[in-house]
Amino acid sequence: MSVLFYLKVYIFGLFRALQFYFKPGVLYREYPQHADPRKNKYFQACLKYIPAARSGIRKAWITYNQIMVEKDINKFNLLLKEVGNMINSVQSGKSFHISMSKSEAVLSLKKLAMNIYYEVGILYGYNQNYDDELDYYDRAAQMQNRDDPGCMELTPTKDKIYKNIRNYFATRQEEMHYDVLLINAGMIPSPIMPWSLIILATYLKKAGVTVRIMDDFSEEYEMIRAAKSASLIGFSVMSAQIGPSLKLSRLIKKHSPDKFVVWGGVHPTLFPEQCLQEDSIDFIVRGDGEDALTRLSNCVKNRDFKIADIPSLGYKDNGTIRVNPFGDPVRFEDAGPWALELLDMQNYLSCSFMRTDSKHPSISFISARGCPRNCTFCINSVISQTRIHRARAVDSVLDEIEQLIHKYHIRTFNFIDEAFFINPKNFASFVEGILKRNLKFEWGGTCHIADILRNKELIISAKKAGLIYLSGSGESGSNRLLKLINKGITVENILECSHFLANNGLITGSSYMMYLPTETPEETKATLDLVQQVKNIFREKNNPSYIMGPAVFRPYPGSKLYEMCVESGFKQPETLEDWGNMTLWTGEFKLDNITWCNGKIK
Ligand code: B12
Ligand code: SF4
Repeated sequence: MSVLFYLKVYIFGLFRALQFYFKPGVLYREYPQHADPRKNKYFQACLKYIPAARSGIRKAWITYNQIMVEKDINKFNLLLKEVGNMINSVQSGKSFHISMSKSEAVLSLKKLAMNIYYEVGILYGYNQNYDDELDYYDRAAQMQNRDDPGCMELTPTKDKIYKNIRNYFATRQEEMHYDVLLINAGMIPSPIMPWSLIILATYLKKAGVTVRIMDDFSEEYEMIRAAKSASLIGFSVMSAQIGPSLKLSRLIKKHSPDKFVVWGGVHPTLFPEQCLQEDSIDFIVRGDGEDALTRLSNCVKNRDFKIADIPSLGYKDNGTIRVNPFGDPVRFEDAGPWALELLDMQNYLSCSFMRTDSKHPSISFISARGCPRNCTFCINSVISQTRIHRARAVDSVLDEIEQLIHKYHIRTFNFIDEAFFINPKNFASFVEGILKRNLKFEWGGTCHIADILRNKELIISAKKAGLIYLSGSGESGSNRLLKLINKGITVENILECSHFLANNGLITGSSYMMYLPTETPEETKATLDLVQQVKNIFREKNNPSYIMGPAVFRPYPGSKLYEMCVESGFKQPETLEDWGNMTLWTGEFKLDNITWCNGKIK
């Protein structure tokens, strides 16, 4: 290595250090005014000791760790004193010699030290309320996702610190009492947030009900413990979630027999009586849960159970099961902004979505619900409420997106709306809004292939506003079956759509099914062949699109296809447990339960 090399490295290091010294807020510049950590006195104190010796910072670091573990206010005061000493040492002229390889580490330590002081300040009540604290915690947590090679060596320490902070908040949460605890059990911990619960919680919060959300990022025992500090425990249950939800409901009832358990979501909507036959379930809610849950929570709070007139609620009346008629669909136009502060956002941000790298997290988002189409295999052909397309106002969605980009540095928004493109006018004003506000993010959503083919120009023009993907499902390789399921497309449409998306550099995720009622082995093969063809179309363009499935068809009671299954000899499971056992953990039917195909199932 030549002297020149070291000189270069040294100058570069010095430059980085000076840059950091003079522009210390560089990391934070995008924070909203009121949350700017630079205004925090502890943060400012940290900035002053920038040139302080590394050992000083290390010492502070250790003290911080002790504080986090012991939650000791005296140690915090000592820490502040230590910072003060460091500042004095710098001010009295003892400069710090920047040696090359160390400077990167020192910079990282400083960034971390700032975080530490900031966090400690927050933990010891220098912010007004609990919501704010969580908010800051989110922000600090997302810093972990930032690319900082100098920080790598410190990862274990950082992990420990963040774990401590999380524990601290968990303890705080346990100490608090909640009117409602909402649980989404039986999913693999996934970056797709529990939207049904977020939407419910947002509504409850606005109505003055205190609420907490937990999902599989928490351990079972944590949920059981948390249930002790809530009055009403709600589960969101798709059929595939029955097993774990049932187990937890029973455990909660065992450990906290005085608590009430309510189930909502797809399965209790389809099978209210079956769910209420289970001892550990006190109530169910069919369809939209916002109003029923708010009213039920108030009844529980006031110990005044006038529930006979709560629409959509099911309950037990001295051993008799009663299910009230459906209520009106809830308004969605003015829903939101979503109560994301109820989640540990760190769990949902660091995923990689398509081309998004870990430096810029992606997030799932819901801007509309319901789909007016009537595909006979879909739940929307059975539950009328979900057939109404309800969209949030475009401006309010954009406002929230803008804030989320700001807060979490999100690069990609994945809209899980069922019919993202059903209203081209809405879509166009969304695109217009992005351009007008000059927002920089990538996005995409779930829509119908017919909508893609009908709106090609609009889609191409949306690319300049960040559109990167549109998922439209093909479902089957047989035109006869596509007609049977009322999908409103043909195999030719599926291929045309795939070419359109691939040629325009748009990504897709499309799902397929097999073993539909009356399906023949030839038709199953046609679906598998179509899947291969679609894959090739995208592969040729080096496009990372993906196929989901083909998944095994699931019959929903109340649909035309379900009747066909029953006629073919399919025996409807009678108990909750039977339903749980009927499906694989993915929610797919087990092959030996299938009676409705023509020909042998392989
Ligand atoms: C987003 C979504 C997902 C997400 C996350 C879902 C989650 N719970 O975390 C992901 C992609 C992970 C997912 C996975 C699966 N999904 Co999915 N999913 C959806 C989708 C498209 C939207 C759900 C949503 O958020 N809607 C918006 C909210 C606001 O509406 P909602 O969920 O209906 O919630 C309202 C009411 O139901 C009620 N409610 C809901 N929960 C609760 C709880 C309480 C206590 C109360 C009182 C009320 C209540 O109030 C809410 C607000 O009004 C629906 C389609 C649909 N039409 O619902 C399918 C759907 C729910 N999924 C379905 C299926 C089958 C699956 C999978 C099994 C698919 C698979 N083979 O992998 C897996 C499940 C895997 C597993 N291990 O459990 C089916 C469920 C059918 C059934 N009988 O259960 C649906 C209906 C799709 C369909 N048309 O077939 N899914
Ligand atoms: S288009 Fe999709 S969401 Fe709409 S009814 Fe058909 S399958 Fe269901």
